[in-house]
Amino acid sequence: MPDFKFPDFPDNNKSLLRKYLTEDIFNQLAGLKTSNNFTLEKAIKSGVENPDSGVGIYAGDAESYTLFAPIFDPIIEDYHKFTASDSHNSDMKPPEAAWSNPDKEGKYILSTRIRVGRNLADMPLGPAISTAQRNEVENRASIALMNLPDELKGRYYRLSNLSDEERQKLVEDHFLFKSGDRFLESAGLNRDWPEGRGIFHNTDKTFLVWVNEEDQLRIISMQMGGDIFEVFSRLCKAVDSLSKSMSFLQSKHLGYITSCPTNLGTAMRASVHIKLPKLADRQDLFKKITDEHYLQIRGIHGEHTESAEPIFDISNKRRLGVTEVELIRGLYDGILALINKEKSF
Ligand code: ADP
Ligand code: ILO
Repeated sequence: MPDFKFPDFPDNNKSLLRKYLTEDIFNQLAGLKTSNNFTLEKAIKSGVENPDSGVGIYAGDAESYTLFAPIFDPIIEDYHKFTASDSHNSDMKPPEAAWSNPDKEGKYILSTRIRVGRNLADMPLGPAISTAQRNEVENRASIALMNLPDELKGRYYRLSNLSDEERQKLVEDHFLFKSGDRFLESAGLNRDWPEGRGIFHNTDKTFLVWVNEEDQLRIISMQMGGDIFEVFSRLCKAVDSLSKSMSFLQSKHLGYITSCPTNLGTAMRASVHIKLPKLADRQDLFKKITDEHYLQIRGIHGEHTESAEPIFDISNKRRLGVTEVELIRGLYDGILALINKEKSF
């Protein structure tokens, strides 16, 4: 590790890593290694190499969050408003359908998607996993996915068996992850690509599972329109089914453990693609409402993309210290507020 020095962050680096990595913390952690040989150097490589990172750090295993706590804790607290003494609870029981669709007339919401990330209890996370372990995860996942009930039934496609055209079409239609993400590349998450990666989906593509991208499993429920309740109910059923045949990495304090600290806890991102042409021209108001409801605005081709049309991806920003049901409720209220404001112009 002789060349590993305190990073020389450029001024345009606005990441949480830069905000909290002091020379003291660096010196305290630089020589440490988890039992999977994960180091501070590997954890911060993505944030150092990509100055436009918002966060800039990844974990290689559950132990990373304790061994490197002096840097992870303040980042987790800043992002999730969750302190080292807080605890996390999960609630994946779908609530009443009464507040199922904030856009009953179907004028604003194009589609709804809810995903959760999961990693296996007996494996390191993606940044520290070996080739053989990653292939073992794929093998176990594809077996578990063969036994799903009813509308969840589908087929697993290995990424290496898809043609470029098939892969591209799935990405454009918002079903599949992109290849070559530079943030994941620096984090060591793209090693051996495309080996061990793949996608499962049912016939209607309303239930999908990504295997071995940023997390070992991304379990996804999605459909056209704004029926958040139906999308969430399908997700709960799928997670419940998969939990019977796979054991997921979790802790009392951090909930479900993921490679990126932004996903800890519920590991859930519930989003709508929504058309808001008037609010698009009032960024101040738009941002005020999303901030009040702890919502994040992304472009519609995924994180780090811009929206050319006035269609936005609006999702819950927090994932830790709040239950899944509370987050869904927050999304519902926030979307309703955005639609009401859009109608008021
Ligand atoms: P995540 O971290 O949730 O997987 P990304 O921002 O990388 O998020 O998005 C992954 C894919 O899911 C992208 O193709 C994106 O367009 C698609 N997506 C996200 N939300 C929706 C939605 N509400 N409707 C349709 N597609 C969506
Ligand atoms: N490392 C990237 C992404 C952070 C949050 N998003 C995801 C997909 N985990 C960054 O710091 O901007």
